[in-house]
Amino acid sequence: MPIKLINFEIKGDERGKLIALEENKNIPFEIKRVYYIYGTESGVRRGFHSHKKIEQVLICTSGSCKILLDDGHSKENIELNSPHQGLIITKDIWHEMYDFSPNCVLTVLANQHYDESDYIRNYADFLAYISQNK
Ligand code: T46
Repeated sequence: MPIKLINFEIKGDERGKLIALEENKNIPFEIKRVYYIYGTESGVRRGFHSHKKIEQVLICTSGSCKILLDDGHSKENIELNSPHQGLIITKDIWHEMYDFSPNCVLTVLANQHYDESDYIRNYADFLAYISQNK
């Protein structure tokens, strides 16, 4: 499974650094929602779901964490540890987030509003769904 990363252009000068995120420019969709995850302890794992329609870009704007990506055929793990890198998670990818550093802020941009019916939160249901929707 190819890991889809975006390297954001850094606008840096002697005052520090700035990154701008723009829909349909360096973010490959219309941004309908932004949320961020912080204060997760290092031993905690989150996620454990896939999405039917929602596509997202995950950015570790502070600290680091790891992401497991699973398309039902293969699994990949990636560490996010840079505010200038974004990880695209498309629909139909089971994902889990783990190994959060104490200062981790995981910022997520999504192309849809929050909708619990878009989630598949059971792994067996995920495998059945992707095999039915090939
Ligand atoms: C994802 C990963 C990367 C809302 O009310 N609105 C929201 O926009 C979101 C994202 C969540 N919630 C509620 C739903 C739950 O009651 O916040 C609570 C925690 O959400 P959840 O258990 O789904 O959190 P994670 O960290 O397991 O997953 C989140 C996103 O939900 C998910 O879409 O891809 O981060």
